[in-house]
Amino acid sequence: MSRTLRRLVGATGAAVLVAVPTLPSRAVDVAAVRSAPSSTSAAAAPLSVAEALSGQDGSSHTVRGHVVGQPTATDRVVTDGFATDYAIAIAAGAGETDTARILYVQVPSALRSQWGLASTPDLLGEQVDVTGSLAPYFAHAGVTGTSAIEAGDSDPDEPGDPGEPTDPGTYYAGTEGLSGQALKEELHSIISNQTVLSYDDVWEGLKDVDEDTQDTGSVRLLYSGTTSPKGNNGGAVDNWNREHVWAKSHGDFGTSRGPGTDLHHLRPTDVTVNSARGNLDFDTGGTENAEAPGNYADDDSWEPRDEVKGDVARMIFYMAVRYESGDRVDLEVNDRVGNGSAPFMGRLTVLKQWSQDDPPDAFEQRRNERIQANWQGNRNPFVDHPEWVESVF
Ligand SMILES: [Ca+2]
Ligand SMILES: [Ca+2]
Repeated sequence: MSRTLRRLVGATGAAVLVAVPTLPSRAVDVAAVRSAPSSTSAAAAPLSVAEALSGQDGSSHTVRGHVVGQPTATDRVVTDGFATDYAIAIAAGAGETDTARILYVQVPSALRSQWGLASTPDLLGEQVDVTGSLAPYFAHAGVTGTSAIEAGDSDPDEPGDPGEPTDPGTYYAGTEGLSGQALKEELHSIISNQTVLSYDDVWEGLKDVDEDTQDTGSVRLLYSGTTSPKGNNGGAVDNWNREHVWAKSHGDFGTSRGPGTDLHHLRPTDVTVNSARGNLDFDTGGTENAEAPGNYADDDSWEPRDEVKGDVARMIFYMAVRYESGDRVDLEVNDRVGNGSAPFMGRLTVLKQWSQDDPPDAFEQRRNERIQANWQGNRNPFVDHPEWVESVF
């Protein structure tokens, strides 16, 4: 499918934040910017996060990045449950989790009500321009003495920018006032209008929708959280392959066109980690996977790492609504593990909790947007409306 079909997104989300003056071209010599007097630096092109990380010399600059969370320790950035407004963490990509690529920004009291995450949790994922001294904070590369924070100048020509909120527009027209089974039926009707891919298309689809935000030549792997070059796909050890998050044996739908080729639940994974997950249901507990720390398995279940627990849950909920009686298979969620080849996936209560604990982030939202715009034409309702999980299930 042509990439020109992509919709422009994010304009409305950016508009709620304050406007910034038109900025000069990015073609500015960084060394010249660094040596400029601090009084003029705010008018120059902002530094990238990478430039700020490597230039911790106390000089004053404006740095542009996406808000990725709140730093709470030298090696820890939290992405929810924000306790204070004292600091934010920014990175080049809104989905960044590696603290080595994240800048810690001190938020002074005058800016906290607008730019602190406890007061304004919707800042998460937004692009911001931060002005202050390039100096360590929390014993980590940072910006201190912050004098200004403004909404960044996001580029409307880059659809699916992970820092921009997506807008489903009128996609869910007809669901107003519905709940429970009626909502499920209406959503099924809406999301069933889709382009169905071949299993070969899935390789190219994943290279697009799971493209890493920092390294666009790589995809991000679901369970390990690491990246792998796009061309490293295949079946050998240390290749990445196509993980069916709804295990294809649960309903035995295989990889012919249909549920087995639906990008909404397919993710790049390391070959051996994929094989360790196998067709296990989802639940907590077990032994930690040596190759993908933070993931656990026992005899009858798999527990993904915290950062993707909600992603996994919402993929499962999508599948249960998308595939109903009359489709190739009717998939449903139950509160069991060990479902084997039955068309069920569990454990429902745990998946609901995971969806609450790990709400949709910018990477997951970008993925949803790209699947609709570039590949299938349909969306995962639970990424757009996580509150529907409780209503439908
Ligand atoms: Ca997540
Ligand atoms: Ca179903």
